Amino acid sequence: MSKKDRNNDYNAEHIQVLEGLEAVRKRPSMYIGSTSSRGLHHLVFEVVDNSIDEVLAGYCKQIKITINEDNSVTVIDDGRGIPVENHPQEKRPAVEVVLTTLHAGGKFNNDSYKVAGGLHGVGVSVVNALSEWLEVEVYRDGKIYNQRYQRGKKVTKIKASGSVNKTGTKITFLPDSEIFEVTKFENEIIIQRLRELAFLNKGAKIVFKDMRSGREEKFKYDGGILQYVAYLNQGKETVPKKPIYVHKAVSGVEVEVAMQYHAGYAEVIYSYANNIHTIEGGTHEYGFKVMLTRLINDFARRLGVLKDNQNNLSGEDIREGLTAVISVKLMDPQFEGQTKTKLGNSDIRSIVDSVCYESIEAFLEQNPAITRRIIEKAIRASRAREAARKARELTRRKNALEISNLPGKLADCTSKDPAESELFIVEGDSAGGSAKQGRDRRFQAILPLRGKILNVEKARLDKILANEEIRTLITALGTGIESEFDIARARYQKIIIMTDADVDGSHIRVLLLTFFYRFMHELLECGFIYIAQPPLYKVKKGKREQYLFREEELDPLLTEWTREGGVQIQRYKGLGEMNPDQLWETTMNPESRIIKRVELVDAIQADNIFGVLMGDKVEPRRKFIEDNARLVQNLDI
Ligand code: 0RA
Repeated sequence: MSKKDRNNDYNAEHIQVLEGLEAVRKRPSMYIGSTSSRGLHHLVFEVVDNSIDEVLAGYCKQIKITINEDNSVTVIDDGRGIPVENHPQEKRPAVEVVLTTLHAGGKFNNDSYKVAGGLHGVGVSVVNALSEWLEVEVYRDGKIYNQRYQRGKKVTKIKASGSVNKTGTKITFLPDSEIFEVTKFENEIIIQRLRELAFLNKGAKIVFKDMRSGREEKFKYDGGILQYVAYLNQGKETVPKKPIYVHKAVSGVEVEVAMQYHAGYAEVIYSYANNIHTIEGGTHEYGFKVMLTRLINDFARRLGVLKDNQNNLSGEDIREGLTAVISVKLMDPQFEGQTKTKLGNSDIRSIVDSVCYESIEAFLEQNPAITRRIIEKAIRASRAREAARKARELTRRKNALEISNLPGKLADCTSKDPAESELFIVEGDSAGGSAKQGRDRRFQAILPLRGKILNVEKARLDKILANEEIRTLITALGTGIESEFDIARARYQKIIIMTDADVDGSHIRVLLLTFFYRFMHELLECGFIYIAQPPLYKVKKGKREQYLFREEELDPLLTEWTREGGVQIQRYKGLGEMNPDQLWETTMNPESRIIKRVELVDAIQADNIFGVLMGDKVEPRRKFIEDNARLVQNLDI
């Protein structure tokens, strides 16, 4: 290669394309988004998606995903099996083409709905390229075929052996530690997606097994997204008791919708196109919303609840307290938007609209009592929204002179630079006092909260805004809330929740997180929310002392220290038991403290958790508070 060529980017690119999977290894993020934990899990989803395509094509009933002890992953399905016969153009086994050619999958079976472009759908060849090794086993034509690859290159020829009377594909791969920063799979991330896929593909059986821990989960929902909505609304009072469910195929498009109201106020609508979560919505979601607004208004007028001289109920009011899942399956989905999660196919809007209008209209006609309750709920929402608008205007006017209006309880920091400013939200006035004395006032502000804040999951916006603790919090943060929220006005970029390490403390933490989740969502998205980790114990021996932050640390330390005699243990029940210096040293000093950033691993999971936790039914909540560790596991990384 000439020197000129080596410096020529275009040529370099060109060669990489020819080299095929080498390009994937050079720039993995281009194909799987990142090489962090997210990218790692993407590998599993990519293989599973291929099996799901077999489900969509109607040939596969069961998928089994196993995390093996060596952290490799096996995905087995009972689909048709990847073809092994020679590919007509490529003149080598089709399975080789599938595993070594980018986007090869789509070239083969375009006889069914399929994930096209966008998020997944890069092909199993990408998984192959990014695996230290990959083994494929195909059951087809009564035989078993095996082949092995290393870093995307085949190391054995496809070989037939034995005989079987089943069909399917088994792929096992070990992610390449040269590529991934993290190589440890996390159950929770995989399980969430598998559950979602099982809801979205009714009747498919999806089995998960983690050989490292022995944990096994089985998902199979014959009710599909009807059960998904029931799951999202679990623990809540609902109307109707069983979700309304629509399922119809029109002009080659499969439309599935489930919806149910609950006694709360949050609107939760999840939409999917070919199993991809369309976070940015799109034509299917839009069609559903427009349909519902028209349908409910039509009924409200028909029943005379809305008079001729009254305005229509707004879509927002009609969707208050609604949980809905919309899933469409279509031939050639177009994904648009910033994150390619917005369905663009324009014909879908009217298809969803007409299919849903007819079915839901029929349901409402047969269930007049339910219809009345839905309309009445929308009317109450409309009145409350008006009241909230007035309340908000009031807070806005009060906030007009922002700084001078900062709440008296807030001990602000001297810095005005949000990037370096921290706000500690502290449980109780006494701990608040210690924190005020112990802090570094240049960049640390303290806001003590008295007792518990209002449970926002059970209250409407007007009531929430009337709550003193919440108003104080909103003013201190400076961002405004909901539609008026503006992250650029955040006065602190670290907001640290500091509560006692007991049940009350975790309850307050959940209440605060629920509030942020529902009304200041971006704070969570931007990673501004943290949880302080105060120590559980102080262990002292002579002049030596050590703080312990985890229960498991106690025994080993005691074993080590008691050999030398006389050890004192102090168990901290609350923040208030520490003096200002200790609080600074253990929990607030950036040099020595531990704080956990709250990350939304999965918004749906979080939504469900918050719903269960803060919803109407007491039992699930009590259960949660008893094993609170689960939430923290799901929210923190
Ligand atoms: C190409 C063509 C066909 C199936 C597949 C690929 C296929 C790929 C994977 C990956 C995991 N499981 C899979 N199952 C099938 C169509 C086969 C035919 O027409 O018989």
